[in-house]
Amino acid sequence: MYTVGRTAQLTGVPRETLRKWEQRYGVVSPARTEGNYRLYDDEAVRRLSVMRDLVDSGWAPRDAARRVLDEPVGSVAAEPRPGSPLARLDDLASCGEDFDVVRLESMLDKAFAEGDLAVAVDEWLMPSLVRLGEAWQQGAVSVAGEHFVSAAVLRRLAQAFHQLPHAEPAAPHVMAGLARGSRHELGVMAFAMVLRSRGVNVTYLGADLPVESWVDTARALMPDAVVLAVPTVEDLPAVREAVQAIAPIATVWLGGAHQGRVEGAEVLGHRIGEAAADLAARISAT
Ligand code: B12
Repeated sequence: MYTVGRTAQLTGVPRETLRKWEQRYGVVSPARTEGNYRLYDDEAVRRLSVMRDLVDSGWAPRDAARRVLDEPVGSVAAEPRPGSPLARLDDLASCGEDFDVVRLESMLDKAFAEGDLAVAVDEWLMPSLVRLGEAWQQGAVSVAGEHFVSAAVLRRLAQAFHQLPHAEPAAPHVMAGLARGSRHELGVMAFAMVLRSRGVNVTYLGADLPVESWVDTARALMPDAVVLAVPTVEDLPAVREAVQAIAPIATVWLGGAHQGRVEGAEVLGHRIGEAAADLAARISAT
């Protein structure tokens, strides 16, 4: 949860305006501390950021608020169909409560044994990570529990990536990773894996890469596309800096929750399977 000052910083909306948007348009309804100070959650920060972008691009505040309120609130993921090898969406987070490594690793193995990697990622892994974040935020899963689960997911994604066949030498080439300071690697790594499974040659650069290294490597490898993710609002300044620096060398594509808030880059959307298929088709056609 964020205080009013931190929310103003994260969204770029002054404190007075935050209150006005709440009272006039009902865009957010912050919780209150015991001392009656406002506390904003991630969804409130997201809504306020979208509203600010709309107002900055010329929308009247009333219309912008209506648009924000009409948007579906988060994506309520459906449980896997009966008979599917995928576990229930809360099962991943529950391993962060009991530290049961056997259950955790066999759950991941079953999910990755699902014939289509993109289905496992979009229908189960990503929504399960959102549940893990909620369980951590609510205190059901400790910091250690969250690290325990996300480290196992990272190991399994790395294994799946490694086991995929190498792309043909003439196949299109994509560089993927995260900007400086950005450590939420699982989404972009899952994307890199699905893209490689589609025959694309993927140079995966991992988390927290300084802008100079992005630029030097893009100049050296001249990829057909560069992919970064924007998982949190805190990642925005570094991603904006990276996009500005890389764009003269290669087209930059973005994924992750805040992908729509960076100028000068293309957005890939929120479904990793479709995004990988789409990007593979586009760069193969050029
Ligand atoms: C695992 C995890 C961690 C792990 C990451 C390990 C790793 N190696 O990646 C660790 C422990 C390191 C971590 C650290 C932190 N975390 Co954390 N973390 C998470 C968690 C549980 C999952 C993250 C994840 O992989 N999400 C993947 C999906 C779900 O991401 P998405 O951005 O919503 O993207 C969607 C789509 O765009 C698509 N997608 C995702 N990536 C990509 C990429 C491409 C190319 C495409 C096309 C699509 C795509 O898939 C998603 C589903 O639709 C989230 C919960 C959550 N809701 O995400 C919190 C969360 C992101 N973390 C949070 C926080 C606060 C932190 C810390 C600041 C905690 C701290 N005090 O240290 C640090 C910051 C680290 C940093 N500098 O970046 C907050 C962020 C709030 C915000 N400000 O936006 C969250 C939301 C938890 C919460 N509910 O509060 N975290």
